[in-house]
Amino acid sequence: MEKLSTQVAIIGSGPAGLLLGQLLYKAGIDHLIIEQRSADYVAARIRAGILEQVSVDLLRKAGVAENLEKYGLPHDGIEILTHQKKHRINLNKLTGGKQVTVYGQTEVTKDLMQARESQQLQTFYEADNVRIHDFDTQPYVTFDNKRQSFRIDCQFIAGCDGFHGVCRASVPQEKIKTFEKVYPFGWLGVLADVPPVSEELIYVQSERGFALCSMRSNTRSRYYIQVPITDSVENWSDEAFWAELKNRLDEDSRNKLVTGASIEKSIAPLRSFITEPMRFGKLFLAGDAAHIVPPTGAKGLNLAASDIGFLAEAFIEYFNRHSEHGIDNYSQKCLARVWKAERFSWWMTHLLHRFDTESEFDHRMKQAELSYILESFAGQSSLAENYVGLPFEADVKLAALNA
Ligand code: FAS
Ligand code: PHB
Repeated sequence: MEKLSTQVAIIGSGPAGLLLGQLLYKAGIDHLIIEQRSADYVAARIRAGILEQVSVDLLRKAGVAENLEKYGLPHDGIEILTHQKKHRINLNKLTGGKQVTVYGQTEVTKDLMQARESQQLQTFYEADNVRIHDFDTQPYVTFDNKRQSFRIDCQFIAGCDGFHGVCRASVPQEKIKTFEKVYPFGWLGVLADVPPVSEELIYVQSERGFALCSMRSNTRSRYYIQVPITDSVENWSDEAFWAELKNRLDEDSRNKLVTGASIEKSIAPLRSFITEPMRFGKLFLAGDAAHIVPPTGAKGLNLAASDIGFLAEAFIEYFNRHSEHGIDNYSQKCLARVWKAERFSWWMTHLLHRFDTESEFDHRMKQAELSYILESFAGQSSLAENYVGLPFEADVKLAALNA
């Protein structure tokens, strides 16, 4: 068995693990990443598409924002289509100048992986039998890689290994509490090299179900339609997908839609999931390892980034300023933000998706709520400030209200 030691062992090289690695490198903190999949597999994964300003700022701080600055598409608004009518939510005006950036998670991952490689930072890809040990006292990680067994002694373990990872699963049941809601539908997503139907995203609420018109660039589009959780991608030819998407659009969008061959097609299940706490001794969970949101609010990737912002700062305080304040407050700071994003993602999902089991009264309540939101400045402001990403501190103007 080969023995190595480091300050922080990062499990998982998705956006959370890679961003943490990059921020620790910038702060001169020794670390390594252990990933079960191959580098090609990680780089090819297609997932999120929207970055909050918080995430853009962190990627800039990590020194990996060159492509993002060049190819990212800043967006000042989104559209909500209901009853064949589009309503623009002016994110920029409603939030005092904030915006989101369209830039695929695939590209974020590649930018971080390229930086890591050029900096010759250690990543063990295709690691098997990854196990974490003694994370309450003197933590270490064991795994097999290229027919060699490894033991990594470390001061902290960062569990960035996603929803199905080993880290959260290694915490004794009596020390962890989880909250979960599984939705009775999924998102059938298609990626195609066709121009987007609209300059901004269109969130569709229709009697046939939810749809989303998104993009990766001005020549590559990302579309989703709600399908039953029992559905399978084999049931959907490209033609069937485009026909159903058109059925859910308004006439103008239907006529503008450019269809084409899918380069990726998959069904993602929707769930809300939260772990409390997010710290267990010397083990810190971040990103999907700790929480999952339905993608309706475009929060998954952005929550992973804000967790990492807090965790990197905590490790920097510990190693470079000899303070335990950050690590002691990590879980509470993350969860304060996670729960609000969970609520917004659940609310957007509830409002825009078709639920076959809801009563006629509940359906009419949802219609009334959506009408109120679309016709109310306060309602649209609330949607907008959640969509662009809530500030890390409470709104100072609020305090002035009751001064
Ligand atoms: P990730 O799951 O991305 O990365 C975890 C990494 O850990 C993976 O590379 C995995 O291989 C590795 N790993 C797992 N077990 C391991 C082990 N035992 N040992 C070592 N490594 C291990 N979010 C949005 O905002 N919008 C979207 O449209 C959207 N679509 C999504 C579609 C799908 C199918 C999925 C699954 C998620 C989607 N998300 C979306 C959420 C997604 O973007 C996540 O929030 C984001 O990937 C979180 O990043 P990480 O926390 O790094 O987790
Ligand atoms: C995407 O482009 O993949 C995307 C955009 C917004 C969402 C979810 C997914 O809310």
